[in-house]
Amino acid sequence: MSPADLADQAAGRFRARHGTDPEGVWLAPGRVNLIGEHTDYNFGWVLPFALDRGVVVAARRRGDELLDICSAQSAGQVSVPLPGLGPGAVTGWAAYPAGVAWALREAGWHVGGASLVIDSDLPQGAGLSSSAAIECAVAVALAELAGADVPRAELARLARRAENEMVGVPSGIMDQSASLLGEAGHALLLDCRSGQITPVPFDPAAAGLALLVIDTGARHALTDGRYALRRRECEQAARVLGVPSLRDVTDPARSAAIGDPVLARRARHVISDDCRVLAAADLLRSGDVAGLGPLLHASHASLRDDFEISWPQADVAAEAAERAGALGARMVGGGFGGSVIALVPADDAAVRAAVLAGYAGQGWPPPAFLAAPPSAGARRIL
Ligand code: GAF
Repeated sequence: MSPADLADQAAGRFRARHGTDPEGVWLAPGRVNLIGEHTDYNFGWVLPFALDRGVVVAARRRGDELLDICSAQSAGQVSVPLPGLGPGAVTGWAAYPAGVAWALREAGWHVGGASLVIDSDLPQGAGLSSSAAIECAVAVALAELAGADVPRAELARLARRAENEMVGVPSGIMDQSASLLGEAGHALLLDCRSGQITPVPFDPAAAGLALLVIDTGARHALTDGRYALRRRECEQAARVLGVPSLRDVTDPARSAAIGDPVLARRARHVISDDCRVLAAADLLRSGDVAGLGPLLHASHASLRDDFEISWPQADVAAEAAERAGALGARMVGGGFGGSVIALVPADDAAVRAAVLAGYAGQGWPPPAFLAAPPSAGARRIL
């Protein structure tokens, strides 16, 4: 669905529910991360880009201090009083939008009550940041309704704070940055220590290629505790190496100095993926999109064998895609479910057929394929 059609649909739902037009409709896209997985909270490097699909919020200010939220993707409606709102007060899907209002107010922005109707064309649990897209769509909507000119990087920090403290997931800053700051035709090289963001041209079509997203059908949830465990393991590994964070190590071989073999593998993944991000950004700057292929392949192997967060459908999809002509393929996002990306020839029929055949051979229902053109970040649509 086009962003305009999705916005019209959300405005229609808003009218049906509230009997009046929304003051506006805002969209925040999901993201694909080209490379650099579980590196953001280790203060390292990532290279994501914004998708052409995402979450929209139709919104109108209210005269009271209530946040009235409903979502086309979740049953029920939630009414949240803003005064006294804090971590623990709201659970489930509504914690994401309520958390954003809380974080904005905590930071001193005068955000008042609002009615919000949320809609999305982003698959949930597919590793494409549907949660961050909700946060970011609500963030841009509430800020603009309040007349608050919040810099985008600050909005990203506040949306992340909502996720960390209201939802309780210790995620990094990558997803919110990609959703709020994405640029069409570019990936973002993000230094997660300094916060510096450098757009890097990413135009696979000009190289006769495309980036194909394969939604493996296996669902993931950052809230299930396994993501948080990986983060703790990384912090432990950094302590053993005597550095503030794994970002401070640049040679993957140093991970061998960690006695515990599990922690050593976790560290080797993070350090080597940081190296791959920087190599990928250099390749893109020199226009060598095809050169990404081996880096994607190596990143998947590292996530599967060292970080141990891949899943059977991802391994089958990535292997089948590469056998059928993909230049490289890897799982994306937090892991344990979600999507695979494959750098494919513009005519990707053979890759799709091979992945479908691989799935059929396992007796799994077919995966979904999504095109992934690098697109603009969050914006007002209506
Ligand atoms: C999830 C998190 F939200 C990100 O911060 C990042 O850590 C990612 O998993 C893994 O790279 O999307």
